Amino acid sequence: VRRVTSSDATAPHPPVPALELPPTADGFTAQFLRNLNFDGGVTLADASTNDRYLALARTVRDYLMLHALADQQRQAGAQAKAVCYLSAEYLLGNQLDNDLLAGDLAGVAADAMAACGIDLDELRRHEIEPGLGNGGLGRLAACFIDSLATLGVPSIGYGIRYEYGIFRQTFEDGQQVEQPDAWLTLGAPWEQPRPEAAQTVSFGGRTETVDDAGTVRSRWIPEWNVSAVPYDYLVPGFRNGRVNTLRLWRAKATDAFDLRIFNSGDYEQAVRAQTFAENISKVLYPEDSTPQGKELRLQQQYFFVAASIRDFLGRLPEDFDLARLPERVIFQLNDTHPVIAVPELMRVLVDEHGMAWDEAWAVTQQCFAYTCHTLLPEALEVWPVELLGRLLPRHLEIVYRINEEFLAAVRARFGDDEMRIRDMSIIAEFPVRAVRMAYLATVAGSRVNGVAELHSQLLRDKVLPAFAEFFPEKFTNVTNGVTPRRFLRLANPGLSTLITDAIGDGWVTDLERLHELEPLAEDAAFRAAFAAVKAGNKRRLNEVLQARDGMRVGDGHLVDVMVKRLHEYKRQLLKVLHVVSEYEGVVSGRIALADLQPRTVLFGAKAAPGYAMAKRIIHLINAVGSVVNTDPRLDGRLQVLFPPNYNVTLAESVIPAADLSEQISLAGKEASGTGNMKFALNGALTIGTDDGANVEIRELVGDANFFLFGMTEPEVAEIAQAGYHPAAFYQEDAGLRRAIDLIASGAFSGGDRSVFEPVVSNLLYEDRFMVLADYSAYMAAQQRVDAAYADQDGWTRAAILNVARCGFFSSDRSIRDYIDRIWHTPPTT
Ligand code: F58
Repeated sequence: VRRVTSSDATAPHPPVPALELPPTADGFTAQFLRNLNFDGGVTLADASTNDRYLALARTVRDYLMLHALADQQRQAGAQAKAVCYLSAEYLLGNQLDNDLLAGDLAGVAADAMAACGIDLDELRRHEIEPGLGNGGLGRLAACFIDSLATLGVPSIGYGIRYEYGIFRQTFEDGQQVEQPDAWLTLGAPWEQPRPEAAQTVSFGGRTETVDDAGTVRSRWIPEWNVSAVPYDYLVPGFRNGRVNTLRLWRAKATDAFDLRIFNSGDYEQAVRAQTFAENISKVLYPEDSTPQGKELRLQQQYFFVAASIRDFLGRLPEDFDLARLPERVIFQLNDTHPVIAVPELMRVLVDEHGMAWDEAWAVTQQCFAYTCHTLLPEALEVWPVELLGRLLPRHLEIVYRINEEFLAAVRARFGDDEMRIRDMSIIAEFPVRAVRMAYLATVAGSRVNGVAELHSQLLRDKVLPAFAEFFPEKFTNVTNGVTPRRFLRLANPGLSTLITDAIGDGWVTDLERLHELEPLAEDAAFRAAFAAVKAGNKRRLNEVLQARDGMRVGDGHLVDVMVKRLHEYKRQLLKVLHVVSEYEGVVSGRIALADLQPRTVLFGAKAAPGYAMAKRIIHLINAVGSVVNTDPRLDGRLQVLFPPNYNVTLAESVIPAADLSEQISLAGKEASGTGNMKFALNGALTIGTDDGANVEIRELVGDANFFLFGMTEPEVAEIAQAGYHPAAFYQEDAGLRRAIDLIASGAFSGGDRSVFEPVVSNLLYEDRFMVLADYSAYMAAQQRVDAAYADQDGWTRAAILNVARCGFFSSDRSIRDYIDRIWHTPPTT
């Protein structure tokens, strides 16, 4: 038994009773009761579920804190290079099970709760997940901090502590209604506020030039400031004693700001000022792909990166030579949201530390790297010069100078090619003068990466071709990954046990070992066990859906799942057309009911509140569901479920129960996808296009174990070039015509033809994402799915091979790739 006591600490203090490591059930119980009594102020007898949950969470955190303190002491003075992951979003999911697993505390916690007569599962269900992200990008950040800690890479995640995360989705008459996500109201036991480490962040004002011993320097006279207060989350590695920090910033009014107004006698204004400041971290913008150029959003971005840079620099020794900063840090930019960090670091180095511009630029270029997560041109962030100049005048000057020097270098290489200069300028001139943040990140960063092989190639060839020509050495790929701890070990205990029984538990941190399962695909007993796990996962999903939404997956049904943000490019409409076609086929008698493979189609999707077409599609899915599910002619053989408020917690029940994973974006539009990886790893087969990481999944699992359909990206480009006419596909395909006509007829809207008219006419006359062009290939692929599912044993064999061959998609591998290709930050011990 190791005791972590004051004797381990550097600063002497009187001996204190310490928690034991490894923990015992008695020790855990005692600490739990202390937290209940002294933190919660209640006795066990009087404690509510919330009291008990908070005390349990605190207790788990206490044990992790012991590891964190010991870890900090080991790392202190190591002077290792750190990764600062800058991300506006972290879609964390529940913390309790994650931390119990990482800290190897699940056993003692269960014993302790049993000793107290508490139902641990009830406390699990009580947790509200921190939904501080929109979708893939935010969830990727959460997977990455898990892997960084598990690999022992010194790193800090920096972000924003939104008071309201992604909205809670409800449906009224089948239409999405957004409710605020007040995730903090019942207490936030996982976080630790560190008010003494607050940073001041300034905004507005003007710049002035000063003569500094003969050199003209610009300096910023800001107009107002806010305080950034850090809230720290412990990020434990998987059973390795490592604990990293996720530092999320909350905006508070500064005392000075308050006082000035307060002293002027205007109390009301002082209070208003406080609200104004605190608005900065109030709410996550729920836009999933089209960034709105909102001033508050730019305030959020600058707020968190300015605080983070200051915070990191404050950790270096007082006499540290900032010319050597690249030896100590790499700031990884998670998309363009934190890119304002580039001129901020320049400003700090040049204006605050008096570094010469050229030297500061050389340092800055080595300290940043940029990850792009999109291919949609409308998703590339730009900030109008007018807005940027008003909010951050000095930063705008710095961006101008960066651009001037960059364009001079372009001219030096290619001559006065004005077309090229306009193409490559960081400043766009139309429709308004604006800073192109992706260009700034590309010019400033040491590396630019896409998130799957195909995406990185398209990034080079289509999104940033002029930059790829100018800086070929900067461009690289890091294919996304997902954490096997949360998405296999925790989410799928049945499969985890089966795997561990077969090959040992090394796969949890070395996922490529899943290859050892391959021969077992030919083992009938293993297949039977695997199928039994899948069936058990469907029952577990039913318990969750039943309790949450009163829904259930049909017995013996193929579970067909499409869960992701609602966006036209992801093509939920293609899935709807499949359902409508099957329905129409049975109702019209073209398909005999007995020939219909029983299926439950499960959707999960949130639409950005301002995205009208996405909301109409949600309405359509619900409308089709209520007709199909209740039509006696279908006899329950086709079901459409759309549980509201899809989130990480629901994903953990849905993914392990799925048979079929829908990854059907138009080729060339989905940067990577990460849900696709989670499904395959849990033994679902994919029906998918040649897009994003689907390409790599198919290469690894093999064509025989993947249902590929649809146009390739070059084919898409070709028909776009030639002029795409969706109505022609409608004319030529009778099945497609019948499905669209049925929607248009009002069959799903109580006879009202107007309700889905905008969806129908968009499909017929615009169809930007070529749903109609891929319809017949998709229907044919679904027939292959039905045929394959009829051979249950063959299906299970393919499912096992999916699991066995997807070890590549661990986020541990992604992080190793970042280390090798971009960061060059070795793990420390
Ligand atoms: C997603 N992007 C990509 N953006 O769409 C997906 O293909 C990829 O797998 C994933 O990133 C991880 O690389 C994404 O989720 C956002 O949510 C942004 C939120 C803020 C506004 C702009 C979109």
